[in-house]
Formats: sequence, structure tokens, C-alpha cells
Amino acid sequence: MDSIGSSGLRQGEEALSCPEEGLPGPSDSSELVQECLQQFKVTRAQLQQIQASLLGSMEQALRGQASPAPAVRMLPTYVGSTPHGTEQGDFVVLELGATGASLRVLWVTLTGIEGHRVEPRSQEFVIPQEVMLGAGQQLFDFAAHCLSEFLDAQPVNKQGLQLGFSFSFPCHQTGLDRSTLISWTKGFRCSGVEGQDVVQLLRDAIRRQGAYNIDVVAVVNDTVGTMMGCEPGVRPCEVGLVVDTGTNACYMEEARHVAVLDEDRGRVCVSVEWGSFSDDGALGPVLTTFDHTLDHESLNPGAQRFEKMIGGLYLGELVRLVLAHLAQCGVLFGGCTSPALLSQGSILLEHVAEMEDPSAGAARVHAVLQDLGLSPRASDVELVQHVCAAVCTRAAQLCAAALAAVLSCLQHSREQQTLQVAVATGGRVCERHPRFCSILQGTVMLLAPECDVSFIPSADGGGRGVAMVTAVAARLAAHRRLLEETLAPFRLNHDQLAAVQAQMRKAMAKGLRGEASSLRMLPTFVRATPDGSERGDFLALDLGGTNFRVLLVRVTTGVQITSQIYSIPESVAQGSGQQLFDHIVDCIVDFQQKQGLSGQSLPLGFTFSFPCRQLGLDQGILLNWTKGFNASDCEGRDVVSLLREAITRRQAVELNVVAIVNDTVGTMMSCGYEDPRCEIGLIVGTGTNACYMEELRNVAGVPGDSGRMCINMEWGAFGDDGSLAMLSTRFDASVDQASINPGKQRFEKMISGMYLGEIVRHILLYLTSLGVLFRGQQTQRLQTRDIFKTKFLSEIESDSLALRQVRAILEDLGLPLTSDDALMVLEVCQAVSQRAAQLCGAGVAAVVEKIRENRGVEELAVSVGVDGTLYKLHPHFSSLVAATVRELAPHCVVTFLQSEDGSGKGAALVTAVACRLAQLTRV
Ligand code: 0WK
Ligand code: BGC
Ligand code: BGC
Repeated sequence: MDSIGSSGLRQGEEALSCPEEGLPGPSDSSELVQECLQQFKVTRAQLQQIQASLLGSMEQALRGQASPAPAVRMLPTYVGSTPHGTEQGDFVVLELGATGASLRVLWVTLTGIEGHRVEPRSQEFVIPQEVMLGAGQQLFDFAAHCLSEFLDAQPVNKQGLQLGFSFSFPCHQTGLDRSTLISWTKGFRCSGVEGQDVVQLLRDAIRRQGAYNIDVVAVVNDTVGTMMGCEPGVRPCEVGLVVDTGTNACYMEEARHVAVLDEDRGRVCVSVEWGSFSDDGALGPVLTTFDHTLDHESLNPGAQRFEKMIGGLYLGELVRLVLAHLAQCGVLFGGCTSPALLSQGSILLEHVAEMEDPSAGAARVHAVLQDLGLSPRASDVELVQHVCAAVCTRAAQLCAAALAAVLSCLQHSREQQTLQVAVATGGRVCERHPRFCSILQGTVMLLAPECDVSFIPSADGGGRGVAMVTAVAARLAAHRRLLEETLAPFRLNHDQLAAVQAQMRKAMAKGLRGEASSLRMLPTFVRATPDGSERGDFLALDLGGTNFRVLLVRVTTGVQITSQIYSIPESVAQGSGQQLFDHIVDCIVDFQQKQGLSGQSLPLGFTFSFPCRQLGLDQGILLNWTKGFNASDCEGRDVVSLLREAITRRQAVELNVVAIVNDTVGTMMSCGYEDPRCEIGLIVGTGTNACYMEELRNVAGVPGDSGRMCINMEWGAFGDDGSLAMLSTRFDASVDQASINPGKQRFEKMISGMYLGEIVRHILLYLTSLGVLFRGQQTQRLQTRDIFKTKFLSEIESDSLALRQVRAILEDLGLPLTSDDALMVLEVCQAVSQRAAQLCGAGVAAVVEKIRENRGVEELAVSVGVDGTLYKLHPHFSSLVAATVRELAPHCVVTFLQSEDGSGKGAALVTAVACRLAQLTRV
């Protein structure tokens, strides 16, 4: 809409065109005038209908209901809280779009709660029409040029400048610094911007300008800047209202009501974008012919209909259309018109404000109309003022109906009978149209009587508010950088994983050769996986995992298992060996009684999940405890003897201990019963370890060159020779130092369930100490060892769990957190579990490649029997392990079989094989 005089004619020289005759008589005139002004009268009922219909559309859009398409967009803005007032620092603010054909650059200094208020410095730049309608790049280059022109004039240090971008158009925000323009409004229509991230476009333009290194850290809608900028009075403003060239409002909605957000706590600022409200049912009756004409001739016909009845860009045009109509009807200016009166955009918002002004209005009307080349009579002046008043009154009333809808929505979401709220107002219509604000406030009280509303004019049009958001964004961006730096060592790349695989291969070879190696590669005397001919009843014990189980395993054509879980109190696990084995025998006796097996001496297989040097199937010397066990007088002893001694101590119990197996071996055997290709056993539970069928020729210290033997790798100790130091982080070191076996089981302490929760807890403590998490408040709970269970990782990372449940878990830990905190805790868990799974995958890749090499085959198909709570319950662990194996061992097709019955069944099968072989040797 071009301004007066843009027709190139000097003021008052435009040619008047006046009708020769046929002017209407006085009565017709007033009727024509009434009928014309009547069109702008909006009844209370109509306003209430608009209020109700807008409220309906708002709640529909909040629920994410797509059809019918809601009339308003309700766009979340990533602003989750009103200012704390603690924000500090110098910020550059660029405002584009709020005031039509101009942009403003500000330097805002925030001084926090204590500091005194520093007035922002600002400069306004007029945007040439061809730039507003030209290529998007041109517009952003123009903005970058204005930025550097403004900064050139600022006597300030221009290093590390942080900028807040106030972009007053409807945008889909996906972050505080990521925002995609949906559609232009208000006289802008640059090409190549809709659907683009406007922050990136500005960053590119600033880079092209190359004058300053400015970090654009936040983009906000002008209504948000207005709300955030309001001086915190009795209560912070929770609604932002802008009526300038365009109009819109935002407010703090309960996050749980915003369907697109996966959040249920706290609040989020939502930009209503009510400019696009156009419910024909509600708006139809109040739309005048002048509104249709204006819309038809606008840059975006059919769009922003509500805005075109309220926004300052349109009020002048509505007045012009009415004046032109009345002139052409002969009831105004004696029926004379002028080219300026008939040209679009010749009456601006300022003119309407001046003409409307009850005090100086009449004189101004004269001046404005003469500038339009008209010679108004006194009656014309009065009528023109009536027209201005009618247009502005309607605009204020419609704006009030919309604001009342927002207040009702707020009241509903807060479930409050009466709502006390502060509304920050901004924009030149609010600032310059004295009557606009009073009519607005009066009508809001009429339409939302149960709301006690205080209107707080924004001091500087939102610049400070944008700086507030920028300060928050800058703080969050800094936190994100610290989070990334902290988690970077957990993000292992292909080369690092391939190095672990190669390291493990070297350690395996040394271990098999009986040389010093962190991998002890322990022969298990299990030479074959089951062949299905096993038969009989067997007792099995399963010690070393989360639960101690006693099992009765009946092997016929299938396997039936009856088992019972018994607890091993920490005091027993870390007591005396005698006490531990007596406890084990007590459980066996209890089980036998319950199963009616008392007095029967069934062959027993003992899954003992700790590193044992086996001298035979039923002889295993415990090398060292792991996983929180530390019973005395056991290490260096034959575990089977310890069990038999306990059996002996408990008279009247007969048990025939036939085999001792590691849980990895039990798991391999258990799965091998179903799938003969299962030649690897993997445990990722409290601890971690693997076994596999190795060629006997490669196993030093075990006689024989043919056939295979299962090797228990005890890979938990991989890296105890320092070969994993390059991957170990400060958090791994803290967990290791706090463990009962510092320096031991380093690989296990990076992977298994006993330690992942502790690694996460140490990272959270570190990030809290940096102020990144929990506002830097260290809580007693978080300093408690083992308070962050590894199962929390599985729960927190489960896709079905929304951020809200993450909160619930963390709040149960007494952690005062914000939604950003919850998100960061989730990322910490993901980084720790991903590293664990990838390291585990690198280990399996080393094993399958060893077998492929052993077999001298191009392609190897092999199955891995897996057990362990972490592997089974973590939502992504197993797929990450498989993906890493595919990446590092592309010539191996590896099938992971989750063991259903645990390794107790495997122990029974090993026992069954042993019994069958024993029988064979006896016959
Ligand atoms: C179940 C097996 C048991 C093994 C355990 C490991 O039956 O032998 O020790 O899995 O998983 P965890 O219980 O430590 O998570
Ligand atoms: C835009 C809004 C903006 C309002 C006030 C409207 O045209 O769509 O995003 O808040 O104008 O500037
Ligand atoms: C033990 C292994 C066991 C693994 C899984 C490790 O701590 O040393 O023997 O297989 O945990 O339970």
C-alpha cells in the first residue's frame, strides 16, 4: 500500500472529478451514511460468536485436529517460561515484519535482577517496496546490511555477538533457533522464503555480509517479544498482544494441552496467529463490502481476513474505501473524488490515528484530505471522523473478542473460575490509537467478565523481550555445547570400534596361546553343543546374575524347566565363602523339598558366572570375583569343591555335581539345543562376557588338535592391561575407582548393567556442577551411589515413553528438573548405552571373524545365544549390537537368539552330555 504523494503529483495538484448533477438529497444522504456506517457496527452477540468460534478453533488446533483445518494455527514457540529476570548480557536484536515497511536493530543490555535498567539503543531502517516484494535473499542481505550499519555506529566490543531475531510472520518452530516460514503476511511477499528456515537465511546473509561474526541464537514472534519484555509487575505477563501493521497474540499454554509437543509438564508460549481466523459463520455477518474489496485487492486475497479488519496496514485502506464510496455516492466531498482518494494505500494508519484524535482531529482531517487533493466541507470532516471511528472501533472490538477467546482458553487450561492475568500490549495501533486500547479493554471486560485483566503497554515494542528470549536461548545453547563436549568421548566412530575389534583379536590370540593377556580365554571342557539325544532329570544352579536360581530340568524330546529364584543378600555375596555356599545349599534343599525331590541325588549342573580356570568339566578354580561378589576364601579355590563341602556340612543331602559352566556357556548350550549353528554365548546383564567354540588346535594347554572346545573369553577383563585407556573417560575412571575391584573388569565397566547407571549418574553430577542441569543445584539423592539404576536407562530410552515419563522417573529421584533437563538426561542415557552396545558389538565382531578365519570360509553364518537383563530389556541395545557386528564383520551373517530359559537349561544340557558321554565310556 503506497503512501500519499506517491502518485508523483505535488500535494493538492491532483485533478478533482466532480459529478455534474444528481447528488442525493439530505435525507438520502444520511440514510446512505447510516447504512454505510451501520455495516461497521458489530453487536455483542456477534462478538460473542466470534469469541466462541475462535476459542473452538484454538482448542481444535491445540488438540492437533487437522480436519476440518482449524482457522487458527496455534504455533508452539519453544519459549517455556516467562523471564526469570536473571538474564544478563548484551544482545543484538533484529526486528523484521512487526512494523511493516521498516526493520529495527537494537542493542539491548540486560542487567539481571539487581542491575539498573539500561535503555536499549536502536535504529530503524525503511525497507524499499521492491525488497519487500523481491527475492528473499535480497531481503535478508538488506537486513544483514542494516545490522552492520547499526553495529558500525555502536561504541561496543563486537566480539561474540549474540542476536535475537524477531520475525513477525507465521512460522513452524522446531527449536529456539530453527523456524520455517509458513506464509508471508502484511505487505511482504519475497520469493524463496516460504518453507525455509529463516534463521539459516539470516545466518547466510550475515556470512555473505562478512562484516561481523554474529551468532543468531533465537528467533521469536513479535508477540512473544512483547510478552517477554513486559516489566514484571504484580504478576508476569502471560499474554502478548500486538496490533501494528498486522495483529496477533501469544500466551502461556499448559504444555500438556499442546498435542504436537510431547510434553506434559510446564508451560509453553503459543503464537495464536489469529490473523488467519476466518470462520465464515462468525466473520461472515461482520464482513462488509469494503472488507471484501480490500481483501480482493490485497497481496494475499482470501488470507488473513481477520487481520485485514484490525491490522494497521489495513485500517487506512478501509477508511479510504469507505470515503471513496461515500464520495462516489455523492454524500461526501460533494461527490468529488481525486486520483489519490481512489488510489490504494493513500490513507495510512497514522492519518486515521490523527483524524480520529478527538482534540486535533478536525484540523488534521482538513490537512489529510487536502493532501489527497480534496476540499472538504465541515460536514465532510465530521463524517470522515465518524468513518475513522467506525473502522477503528470495530477493529478494537474484534481484537477484544479475539483476546477474550484467548483469556477463556487460558482460563479453561488453568481450570480457574476467575483468571487474573497480565497482557502485554505492543504495536503502533495500540500505542497511537488512544481510543483503540480503551475500547479494547472495555470490550474484553464485557466479553470475559470473569477475567481480571491488567494491560501492560510494552516499553520498547518487545526488543527487551526478544533479548530475554535470546539470553535464555544463549544459555541453553551454551549448555548444549557443554553437553556435546561431555558426551563426545562416548560417540565412537567406525575406526575406534575397528581398533577395539583388532585389539580384542590380538588379546584373544595371546590368551589362546596362554600368553599374558587381558583375555584369559579359559577352556571350558565343553566340546560339543547338544545333539538332541540328551535325556533325564537334572538339577541346575544359576549363580552370578541378577537372581540366583535353582532349577529342575527334565530333558526328553523337549526340555521342561521348573525353577525358583532365591536372593543372595549383599552381606552373603560379600561375606565368607562358607556362608555363601551354605546359603546355596539351603536354597537347593528348600527347592528339593518344594519339588518333592528330597533325598534324590540328581546330576547337578552349576552355572557359576565368574572367571574360573577349569581343570575339568566339574572342576573350576575361581580366579577372581566380579559383579559385586567378594566372598572370602573362594578365589583360587575349586568352586565345585566349595559346593561339595557345603553339601557335606549339611548332612542328609545328596547331590551329584557333574558340571560347572559359565553362564555364557550355559546360554550357548541352551540356544544350541534349538539351533545347532549356535556356537557363541553372550551375556550382557549385571556383567558381560562371551564364549565360543574354538578349534582345539588353537587352544594351548589342552591336549588334542582336532575338534573344538568352548572357550570362556572372560572379556569383562578386556582392557585391564590399559589397552582401552584411549576410550576411557573421567566418568569411567570415577566408576572404576568407586568399585570393589578398581582397575579390574574395565570392558565390563563400560558395558554392563551393574555400571551404566553409575556412569550416567557421574555424568549428571558433572553437568550439574557446570550448571547445565538442574539449574546447577546438586541434590543429595544424585550423590548417592547406585541411585540411578541401569533399568532407568532402558525406561528413559524407550520410544513409547514420552518426555513426561522421563520426568516422572527423575522426579522420583527428587531431581528438580525442567523439560530441557529431561531432554539432556535422555541424551546422556542414549550416549552411554550406545557406547556400551557398540563396544559389545565390536567384541562379537572379533569373535565371529575369529571363527570365520578358523573355518577358512569367505562367508560365515553363525548364531549367538544371548542372555542378560540389559540386552533383553533395553529398547535399542540389541539392534545397536547387531548393527555394529554387521559393520565390522560384513562377511558374517550373525543371528542373535535370545535365550528363553536362561543358562540353567544349558548347564543341565552340559550335564546331560557329560552323563551320556560318561555312560558311553562305562559300556
Ligand atoms: C540369565 C542367565 C544367567 C545369567 C544372567 C545374566 O540364566 O546365567 O547370569 O542371565 O543376566 P543378569 O541377570 O545379570 O542381567
Ligand atoms: C503475523 C504474526 C505477527 C502479527 C503482528 C501477523 O501478520 O502473522 O506472526 O505476530 O502479524 O506483527
Ligand atoms: C563374569 C563372567 C560372566 C559375566 C556375565 C562377568 O563379571 O566374570 O564370568 O560370564 O559376568 O555374567
